[in-house]
Amino acid sequence: MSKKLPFFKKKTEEQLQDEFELSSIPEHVAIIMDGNGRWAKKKGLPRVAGHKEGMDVVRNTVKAAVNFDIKILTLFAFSTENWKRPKSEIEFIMRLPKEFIHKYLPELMENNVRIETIGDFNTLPLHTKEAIQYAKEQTKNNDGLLLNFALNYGSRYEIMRAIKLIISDADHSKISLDDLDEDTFSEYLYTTGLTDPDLLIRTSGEMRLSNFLLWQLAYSEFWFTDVLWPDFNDDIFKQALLDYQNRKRRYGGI
Ligand code: V07
Repeated sequence: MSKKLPFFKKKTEEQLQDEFELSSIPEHVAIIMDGNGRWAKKKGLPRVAGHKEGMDVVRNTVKAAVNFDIKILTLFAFSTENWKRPKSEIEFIMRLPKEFIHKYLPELMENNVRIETIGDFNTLPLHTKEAIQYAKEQTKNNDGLLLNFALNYGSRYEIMRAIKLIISDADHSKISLDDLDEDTFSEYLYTTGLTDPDLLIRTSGEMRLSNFLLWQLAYSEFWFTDVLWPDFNDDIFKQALLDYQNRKRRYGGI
């Protein structure tokens, strides 16, 4: 925790803004990567061009997260609601994991990044699953950044699924309801073993959670920007981290 400074040494907002403390980097950052379709429309391009650009921004963001020494980066890549989109758009999006892995797996390995996913993996197209399974296998021993993709993910479904698993375990005497507490409940979620996000970032000006990590975000800081995901970059990421640190400092100092 930061020590309280004497009042005459109190730093101005501006000074605080300029300083980047490597000591209080959020351990787990979650991002809702919104605005890809809108970015494309603005440029007179098809929606899928925005998704493709968004994929390359994922790569840049991962590099930045590695440099910032963030431990876990959870990215909302595809929600359970996204199946309502046109079939052609879904087919395009479902080819992105393979393309990403083909293009970037070597540098992910160099950067010691481990790939994981949360969400209902089984109902994804086979070619998508195979590509991701390969990347998980290749990166499983990396102990740097955990790059965690939320794919076919919905938080209410996740919570309901946890309840069903708990009831099933109770029926098989693997858990006693007397032992069920918040920590135990968390173990039944997709995010088993992960710390809760310290910071949630959502791009594109929407201020909603959209069924993302409802349980896990209970105590997280939220940071919103109007910037569309394909325009997200290191500077904006850094601003989010600075704002996070300044918020922590403000209420840490009381
Ligand atoms: C997707 C690009 C980012 C903007 C948001 C929607 C589109 C990277 C992946 C990915 C997933 C798993 C994996 C490696 C890469 C991805 C989907 C969509 C479905 F192991 N970007 N990206 N997956 N978009």
